[in-house]
Amino acid sequence: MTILRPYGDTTGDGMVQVSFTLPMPHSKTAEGAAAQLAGKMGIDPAMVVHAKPMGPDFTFFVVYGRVNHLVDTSKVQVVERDYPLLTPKEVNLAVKRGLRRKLVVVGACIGSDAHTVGIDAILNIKGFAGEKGLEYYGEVKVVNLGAQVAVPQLVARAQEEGADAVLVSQVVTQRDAHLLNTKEMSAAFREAYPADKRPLLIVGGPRFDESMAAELGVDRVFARGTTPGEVASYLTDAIVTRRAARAGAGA
Ligand code: B12
Repeated sequence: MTILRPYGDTTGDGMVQVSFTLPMPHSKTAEGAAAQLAGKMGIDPAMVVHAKPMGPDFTFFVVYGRVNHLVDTSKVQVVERDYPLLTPKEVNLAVKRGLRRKLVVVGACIGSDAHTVGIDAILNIKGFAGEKGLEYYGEVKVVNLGAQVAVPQLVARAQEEGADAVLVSQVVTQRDAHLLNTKEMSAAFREAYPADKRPLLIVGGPRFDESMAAELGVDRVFARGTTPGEVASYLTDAIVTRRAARAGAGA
């Protein structure tokens, strides 16, 4: 079955729940405005099940109601993982055999973004979701530049360290800062490096669309819930395995 309808109280009843904030004080009129908006979104009937003042001038709403839309799961497009998941031991072994030196990773939050928890989850030894971060991998050298790093500074450090991969985190999305900063970063790397010497460019953050890599000029986008093991496995596949395959094909 590929055609589905949302489920609320009974199978296929089409019930959904949405939340949003309107810039008006809480009142009966505000609740009516929330119901009107939900109606325009195709929710019919729309029930305002929660309304809470957010300071004197805003109100937060939760609306519950029915939509008539269907989803066709056969038409869904997502970026599937196209590399094998490896253990830290397997990553270390592959790097040792394939590169014969440590794999160098330079990471940072760029622009004015100071949200370092995400990049630290991937890089720091303590890791995330029960997995150790890349610092734990003996064959990976991690240079974590931290928050609010300017793009020229990132490029310079990547060159200095001989980075195989540059890992950038962007959490703030206001005015599309994450997209603009990423494009600025990828353009700077393309300018600073010959095409065949450029490090792998990876960007991550909770609100990225994984299918946007080409548009952003990066090699891979990682979204919310990413684990260090996934990143280590991807790096191994992209930098060690595929490079060896290319060398083999050329020989
Ligand atoms: C903690 C936090 C802060 C802390 C940050 C501390 C720190 N050192 O990081 C402080 C208090 C400093 C802060 C400040 C601000 N914050 Co804040 N913050 C948060 C909060 C609560 C949690 C973020 C977090 O740590 N998540 C946990 C990590 C593990 O998850 P993650 O970042 O998604 O990372 C995972 C993946 O995305 C991925 N990933 C992330 N980066 C990368 C990079 C790579 C290379 C890879 C492979 C993967 C990857 O892997 C990670 C593990 O799975 C969020 C709300 C929320 N609940 O998410 C708001 C939030 C991000 N903050 C927000 C805002 C607005 C701000 C401020 C502007 C507030 C203000 N007015 O001052 C400032 C901005 C400061 C700045 N200059 O950046 C907004 C952003 C809104 C938007 N649309 O952009 C949020 C969403 C809150 C909200 N709902 O309004 N914040």
